[in-house]
Amino acid sequence: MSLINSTNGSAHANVNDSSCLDLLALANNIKAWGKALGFQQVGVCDIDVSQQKPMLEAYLEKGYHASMDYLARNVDKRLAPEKLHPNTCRIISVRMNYLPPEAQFANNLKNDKQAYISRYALGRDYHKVMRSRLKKLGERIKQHCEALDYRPFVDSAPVLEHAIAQKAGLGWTGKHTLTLNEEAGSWFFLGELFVNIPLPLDESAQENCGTCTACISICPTQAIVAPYQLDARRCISYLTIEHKGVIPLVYRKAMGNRIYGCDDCQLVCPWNRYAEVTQEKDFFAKEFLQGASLVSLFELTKLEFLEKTQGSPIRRIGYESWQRNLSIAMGNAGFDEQILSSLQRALSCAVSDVLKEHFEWAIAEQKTRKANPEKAVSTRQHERLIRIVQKGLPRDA
Ligand code: B12
Ligand code: SF4
Ligand code: SF4
Repeated sequence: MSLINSTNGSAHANVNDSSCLDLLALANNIKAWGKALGFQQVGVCDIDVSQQKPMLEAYLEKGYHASMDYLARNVDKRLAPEKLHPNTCRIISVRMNYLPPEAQFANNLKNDKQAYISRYALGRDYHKVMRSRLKKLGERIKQHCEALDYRPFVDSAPVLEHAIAQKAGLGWTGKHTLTLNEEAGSWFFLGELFVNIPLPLDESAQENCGTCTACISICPTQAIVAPYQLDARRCISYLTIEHKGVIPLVYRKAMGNRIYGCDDCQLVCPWNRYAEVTQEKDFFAKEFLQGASLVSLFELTKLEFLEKTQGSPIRRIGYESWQRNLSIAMGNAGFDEQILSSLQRALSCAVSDVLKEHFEWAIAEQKTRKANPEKAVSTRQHERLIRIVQKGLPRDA
């Protein structure tokens, strides 16, 4: 197939070519191939995300991106996808469910001796899973449209995935800033294939949060500072995954037993009552994480941590952040002799100042609790969360 140079000099695939003539049929086929490859939904949008500019700039000006400097770089490419991959004229947006069976949200969150890990991170790293499927989808399309030029993205580049997903009809951006869908809730990943074929566009999704504000009021650290606006500096997901070094004291209690990510804003979302469990075995929980106690994870050596987290997104945070997060959860737990002695042993051989500080804090918390056993560990807000999950998501509680 030949390529034409249109007036702006770009090389979009030649729509007059017979192999690409019926773009509507091709778009329908792409959706069917995408579903066969394990994506629950596939949509197509154009590349104009320029309307996000004022909101993105305001987000960066307020410093809501915390230490994630990469969000402030390449803003021009974020707002103009064709700058990221030349000749792109359409984006195929996909979503893939990740909620594992027997999520046990409430049981896990109310057991303060157990580690809570965000459900997206219990299995294999989604970047790998999604990217390889997107590549397969690209190759499949190319078999039918030789001039196709494509590039897959999953988190990996300056791409406004929510805005694109909304334009492609996959769901709207909720007040918690995640993409959600009337039929599927929000337990899914997003990915994109940038392409140079002018496929017909899907209708964009309509905002449907209505008057609900459940995610805003349940957030343990008040990180959703206004509807649709998240201050990452306060978000437990950011603090446990992206943030390096000392976690500010002010957030430690609110973290509870969450040692990697946080799901609270999604747990209270009424649309997740209809969410489907994933069929992808890759996203099922790794055995060593299922119902794991804080102590068992804290006592993993660095080598064991690296071995066990091979292929998992958790590996990315590194051993120091892993131990830091676990020690905070141990400090938050009710008094337990095993927890206290484990922390004391770790402190005696800690070399990192960051870890020493966290271990000392956690030991002090444990000792305070030992001296005041009647003092409640759980907050009313946390109890409320557990009740909402038990009532709203009985299958996943
Ligand atoms: C950086 C990042 C984070 C950061 C910051 C998130 C944030 N909201 O800023 C942190 C570490 C906190 C994070 C956390 C999580 N993340 Co994250 N994250 C990303 C990443 C890499 C970039 C997001 C981004 O560009 N943020 C920058 C801001 C500017 O973008 P935005 O949030 O879309 O901001 C828009 C709105 O704020 C809006 N806006 C601003 N002001 C206003 C005002 C009004 C009135 C309106 C209408 C709109 C509006 O305009 C902004 C610009 O478009 C994306 C992948 C990607 N490339 O998109 C994944 C991604 C968003 N994360 C994902 C996930 C799963 C999570 C977690 C659920 C993980 C967990 N369980 O711990 C949490 C959820 C926290 C939350 N409530 O958002 C998924 C979400 C899937 C989905 N269904 O939406 C994504 C898409 C990754 C993927 N490929 O699947 N994440
Ligand atoms: S992930 Fe947790 S901390 Fe972050 S906004 Fe949602 S509820 Fe708040
Ligand atoms: S909890 Fe309510 S406000 Fe928040 S995203 Fe869900 S529907 Fe929207």
